[in-house]
Amino acid sequence: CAFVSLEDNSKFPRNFLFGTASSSYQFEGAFLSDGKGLSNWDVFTHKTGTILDGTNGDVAVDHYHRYQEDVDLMKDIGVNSYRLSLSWARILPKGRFGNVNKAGIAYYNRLINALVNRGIEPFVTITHYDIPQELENRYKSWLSSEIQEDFKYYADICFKYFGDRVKYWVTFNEPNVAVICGYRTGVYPPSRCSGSFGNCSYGDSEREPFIAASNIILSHMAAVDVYRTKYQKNQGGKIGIAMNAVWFEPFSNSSEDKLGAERAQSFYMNWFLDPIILGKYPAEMHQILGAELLAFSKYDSEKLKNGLDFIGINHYTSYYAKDCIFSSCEEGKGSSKTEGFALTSAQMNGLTIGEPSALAWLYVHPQGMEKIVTYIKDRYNNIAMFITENGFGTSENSYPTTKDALNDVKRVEYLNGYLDSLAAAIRKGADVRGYFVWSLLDNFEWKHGYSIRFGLHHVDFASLNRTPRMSAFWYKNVIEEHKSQAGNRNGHTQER
Ligand code: GBH
Repeated sequence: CAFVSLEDNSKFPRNFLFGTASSSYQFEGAFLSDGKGLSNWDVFTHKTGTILDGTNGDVAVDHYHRYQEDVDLMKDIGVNSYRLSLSWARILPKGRFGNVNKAGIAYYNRLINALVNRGIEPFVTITHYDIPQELENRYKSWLSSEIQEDFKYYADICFKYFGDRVKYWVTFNEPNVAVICGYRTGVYPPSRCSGSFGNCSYGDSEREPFIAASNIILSHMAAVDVYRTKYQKNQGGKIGIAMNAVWFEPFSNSSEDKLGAERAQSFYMNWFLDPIILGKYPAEMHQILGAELLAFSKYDSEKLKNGLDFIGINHYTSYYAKDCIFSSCEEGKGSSKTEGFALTSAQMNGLTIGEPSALAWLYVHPQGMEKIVTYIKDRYNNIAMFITENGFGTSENSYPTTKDALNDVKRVEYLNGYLDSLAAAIRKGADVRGYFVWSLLDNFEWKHGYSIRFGLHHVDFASLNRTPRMSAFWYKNVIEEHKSQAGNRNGHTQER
């Protein structure tokens, strides 16, 4: 019948969220304006040699002052959601050891109201890597269980001030990346690492990531508990976490490599999602690391399980994965127990998993989207999912002129391929409810400063002018097409 065939035309569910994503440190600038405290990223980027192009986020794209213009850009594209993060140090300059910064609250109220007034759903991350430096100085932040109290206090304030308008909460952005980069390789603050993992003056790469992770997991559970007991009933929102999710493709069909890929996933993503959703760390982690590193006290383990309403998936790339227990791997590459004795890499034995990009970590492998979504669906009982980030980074140097910089054919191809692959997963039953492109604008790309660009809009970092790229028009078309199909499906045409 006609109804069914029209429904088959629609690639995404009717109320699907189409948005773009951002984060406070990468977008806002205004790093000490109106009472904001210093964050760990302010302190880190101000040290020489930490950021490849020597820049920092002091100004970034000045979203703090230009948010209205940016909301207009969103409106031009036609998105119905915007993922942003809150700067903890802007709201609580000294964590729970000082006052709420009213000017910080006022800024987020202005931004959130601007979104809501234009029919754009705010999708809010409570912490996207940046935390008040005060917590680092006082008790070494994530290495201390004290931080659970601080995070709970901060999250409560976020729900209290913004929860009347914010219906989607993400506690943490990519906690797996934050602990790996902060405590194993040392490339993000607090720059702790040891041995062959990196070049730091303090740290213990084999132990500290696991300690930091357990404090993040328990902080997440504490915030979810506050939301569920004090706010969720009245405010009616949902709460989740956003993981960096890589698809690990077994390098061969051997059962060893398949198990290797499984271990790679357990030591990367399931490390956080298993305790939060299923109540315990993955079995492979216990077998390889032993109980000590993964110990939740009896009191703490009772707080675990069922700790989210949805999973946020930040997906960009896939790697091959190879077993290093039964086969021998090069020293330092996959031979470590902290990564589950699995070698993961985009290139293996002369094969490359996809087209390389300007970023050493990002390879184009669109099939990975369907595979990772299906993997998460199967492991966690098809809990609701959102693709909280997906995007393609380019280096301006590779463009001869600004005009070419706007002609981002590679980005369009990348996004189109990944979105099609997502549609395939949804068609086969995955409960995915939204998709966010990283990012609306070029912005401060962490270690790479402003030298790597992810924007649907080009930003001239001297004038801060924003100009839409071809990919912005591509996204607008995707959304319009979806609206007309979803409209048809309900028997009425789209309003204009
Ligand atoms: C996401 O991370 C972040 O959530 C977002 O803030 C970021 O802008 C976006 O992707 C694009 O990168 O510094 O060379 O040692 C994606 C996963 C994991 C990629 C950590 C970079 C560190 C590489 N990231 N990785 S390096």
